[in-house]
Amino acid sequence: MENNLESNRREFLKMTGKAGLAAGLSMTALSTFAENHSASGIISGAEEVPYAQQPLPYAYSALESVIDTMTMEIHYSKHAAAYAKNLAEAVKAENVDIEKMKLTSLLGKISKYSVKMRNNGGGHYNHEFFWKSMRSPAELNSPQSAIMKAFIKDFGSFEAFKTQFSDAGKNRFGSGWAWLVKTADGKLVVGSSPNQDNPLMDVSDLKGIPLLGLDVWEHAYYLKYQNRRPDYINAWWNVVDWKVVQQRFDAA
Ligand code: MN3
Repeated sequence: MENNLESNRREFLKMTGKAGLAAGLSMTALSTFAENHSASGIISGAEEVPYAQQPLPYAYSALESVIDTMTMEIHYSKHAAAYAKNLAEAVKAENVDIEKMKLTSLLGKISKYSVKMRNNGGGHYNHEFFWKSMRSPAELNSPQSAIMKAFIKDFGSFEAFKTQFSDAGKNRFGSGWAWLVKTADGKLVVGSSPNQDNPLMDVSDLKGIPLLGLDVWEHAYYLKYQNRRPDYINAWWNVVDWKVVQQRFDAA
């Protein structure tokens, strides 16, 4: 560790010259440099998300029977937009070279960054991932054979998986997310994370490649469901885009 840091320091000085140190570059800047140039921490197989907020892939009203238009509009244009904006600030303040470091890699070593980076990097990633996990109930689809086999192998049945996932969302105390992940040994596992943490983060108890995530913060459902989080979760199954989940499963 010492040696790595020392060689990174030397490489850094070679590139910046002594002016860098004279200008008071901190150890944080040194570590950021080292991290950006490190080959480790790459999370292969995880869906990548650009640092900037992307257009919502459907109209605010598209999922109306499950997620009302006003909730969708406030969720996307206020809550999620704020995570993206605050992430951009943190990235700038902490000298992350976003051309070189993908968001999944940043999340993989989030313990080395600020709480602001953790909350907003997670918040941004999770919401971009969440929007893409849903489609209008009019475009019905269901899990296809490859992932269906995995559900049966790892949970006993598709219904058993859904129950476990729903319970993870219902039992997450306070704000957080329910997740389906593929672990390093290829198993499907269900769990949850607090706040805006996610399974790509080195600080997360649940680790793996996210295949499906459900926002169980009150802002995601309160206008339509008030205190009835279980009703929101049960209805949400009708808008899951299984084609997308299958693609993530194949890529992971
Ligand atoms: Mn949310």
